[in-house]
Amino acid sequence: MKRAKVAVLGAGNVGATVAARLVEDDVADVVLVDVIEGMPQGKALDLAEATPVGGGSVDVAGSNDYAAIAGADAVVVTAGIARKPGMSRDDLLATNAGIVKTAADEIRTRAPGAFVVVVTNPLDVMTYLAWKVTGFPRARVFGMAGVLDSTRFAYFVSRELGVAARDVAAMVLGGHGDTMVPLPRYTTVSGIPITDLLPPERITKLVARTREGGAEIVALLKQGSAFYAPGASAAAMVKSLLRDEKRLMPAAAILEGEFGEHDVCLGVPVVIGAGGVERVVELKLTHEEKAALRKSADAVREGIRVMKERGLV
Ligand code: A3D
Repeated sequence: MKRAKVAVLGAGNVGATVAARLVEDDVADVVLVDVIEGMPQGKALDLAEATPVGGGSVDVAGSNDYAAIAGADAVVVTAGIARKPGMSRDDLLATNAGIVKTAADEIRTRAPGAFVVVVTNPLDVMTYLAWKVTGFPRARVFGMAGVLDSTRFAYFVSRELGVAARDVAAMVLGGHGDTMVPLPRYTTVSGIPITDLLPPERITKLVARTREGGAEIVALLKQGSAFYAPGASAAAMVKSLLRDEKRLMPAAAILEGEFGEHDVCLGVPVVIGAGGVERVVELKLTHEEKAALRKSADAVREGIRVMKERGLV
């Protein structure tokens, strides 16, 4: 049987980590593509040389040429830059939008049947852009953020309660950033909602730490941002897709009426299987949760407006 092929665009911290996970778990052949000469080739060779000890019988390659993505079943987009001192959010958005637009054009022509998993920030806006530029059906273009935000929330809950991390299932909706919407009512330990296990003030603290999860790591690292948990999260989504696991996970999806939102990309619970985003799962939300989600959608719309203003979409 033919093995699946995953192209990872951007062989930096997150891209290389996604690739390592996919190779170790024998999920698919992987090709890393980056603009830095020799770097994707070097990382690919390094990863390949680990397979005799680390497991995995897939092929790994690196390239500076987008031609290498031809025939990919899935493309993970991590190409982009991080915000530099003095750079505005809008300028970062415009720079990464230029990179993601190029990547999406290449995907459209070279891997027209591929599923696209976007990781580049600002995540929800970049996912919307990739959807527009590829012209692919919305089921085939989605973004990784909710899995990361949820795994962070789950980890903090597990430490707070002294329970196994794998017994905690958390749900975080909304855009990736200040307006994310962690849902304690839908966060459980082996089926028990944490609202039955923790006092409200402790939950408020864990929610705040989740919202600041990315910044906490940046402050510690001083250079760059988180990549182990983001890489593991994106790889889990690719795995669910290629192995048709049908996992229910939060993902940035294009909404066409779900949760009362249209023509926007937002973190919502979805089922990821062989058809990509096979369905959006609508949850009953309280008045406050709905308001928070709307606020989050408006923040994403503002990013889309900036891209439109600059002629990027
Ligand atoms: P980094 O280690 O800098 O890697 C980015 C790579 O992209 C670099 O190696 C660049 O050379 C490469 N690149 C730049 N332009 C192109 C291009 N046109 N084609 C191919 N490659 C290119 O960053 P990182 O890996 O830490 O992060 C990558 C992106 O993911 C950033 O935008 C982060 O903000 C984002 N990110 C998102 C999350 C979410 O949860 C959404 C988490 C972590 C990182």
